[in-house]
Amino acid sequence: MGRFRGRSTTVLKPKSTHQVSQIMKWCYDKRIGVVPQGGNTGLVGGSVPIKDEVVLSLSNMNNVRSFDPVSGILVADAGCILQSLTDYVAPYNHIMPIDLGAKGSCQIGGNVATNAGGLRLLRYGSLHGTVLGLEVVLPDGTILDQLTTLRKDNTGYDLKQLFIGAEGTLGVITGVSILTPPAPQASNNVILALPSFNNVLPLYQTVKRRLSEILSAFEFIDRASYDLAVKHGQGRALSDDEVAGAECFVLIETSGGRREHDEEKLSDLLENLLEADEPLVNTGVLAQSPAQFSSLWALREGVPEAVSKEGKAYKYDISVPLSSFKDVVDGTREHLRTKGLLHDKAVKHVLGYGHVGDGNLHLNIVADAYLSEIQDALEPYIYEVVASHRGSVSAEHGIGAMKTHALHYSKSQVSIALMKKIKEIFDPRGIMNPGKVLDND
Ligand code: S2G
Ligand code: ZN
Repeated sequence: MGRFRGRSTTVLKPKSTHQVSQIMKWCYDKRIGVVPQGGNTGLVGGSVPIKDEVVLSLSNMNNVRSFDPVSGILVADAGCILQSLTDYVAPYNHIMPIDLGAKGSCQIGGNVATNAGGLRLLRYGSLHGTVLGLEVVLPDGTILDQLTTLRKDNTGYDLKQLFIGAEGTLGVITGVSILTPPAPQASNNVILALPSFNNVLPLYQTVKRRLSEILSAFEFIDRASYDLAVKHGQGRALSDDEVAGAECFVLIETSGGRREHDEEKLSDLLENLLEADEPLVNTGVLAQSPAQFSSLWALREGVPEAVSKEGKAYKYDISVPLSSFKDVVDGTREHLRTKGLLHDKAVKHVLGYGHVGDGNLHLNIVADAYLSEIQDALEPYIYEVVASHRGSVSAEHGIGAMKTHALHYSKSQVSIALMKKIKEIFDPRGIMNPGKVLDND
């Protein structure tokens, strides 16, 4: 992002859990702040020092500890890169239950620490469900070994859940035990051009009904997102007449057991959609090859990269009712226009994309530079809009350093007080990723 900066003097790159334990014990004794860092692909400043904390990088802990091709249970060091694990389990006909644009550099430990959602949550659920066990080094150096490979273990409080999404503020995740699903025999995708955003919801209902168990992703990109992705060479653009009149697009992925069966379902869906009296879609392009499958995905997955190439991004990863996606984007654009900030020297684009099935909108404001007047126009405006929908100010990217002041828009004071008690129990000296998730007051 190039937005969050720290001033650390030291980066440590331990090779073992024992070394992490020794580091934490030393830092605990000396009351030295520590920022655990995986792939550093976070979007809310969660892995960047705020003052002069030591950076503890897990990059050198990148070994697969075990994989059972029968159960699909993978035990890996936290520093394993997500793409490397995807490549590791593929020959055993398994896939990772999580997939996100940063897979080439994000690490499984960081994915778990931020409870990353990504593109497969609709089908495989959240990491709170697929993570079976964790090995964590606590702030005082104690090693908490909960690295079970049991599918069922109903014995007392499920402590690992506290570390999933804690963003390194309760301890350092050093090992992950995760259930990897069998690879679908066949995956396919189609991109649909819609004349109106209002068609997204009825389309989602139709698609869920017609594709049911083979539906594995239902992603939304508005026209501004699509145009930016194409401008920056992300994926193969549709033809001019295919995009003519399209207000937004939906990318649908199917993952099933038999290619013919899935393709028949998809073709029937497309036929049904296009032959309706009042079609919900203008047109659709069904992937005809693995290359086109990747290229259609790139139109969606490549939006964040296109945004970064276009300018400085103010990213709001929010959960709001599906029906309000467009209003939130349009409302933010109008709000910036009334502030006189919608021009090339300030805000160039306001766009929305995201995971329809998860109710997760990625509202991105692309500016020429990070300016305080843009920041002041966006916050607390956006958080108040989210709160008015009883939504979440962070659907999947976490709180990090960026949103500590905004937690109360989505969590009650009772909840925040309990979180602070838990933080006090695990990190009484406040050395674990200080200034992240919970504010200090
Ligand atoms: C997505 C990726 C991160 C971003 O594309 O689903 O979560 O830049 C995002 O918004
Ligand atoms: Zn996302």
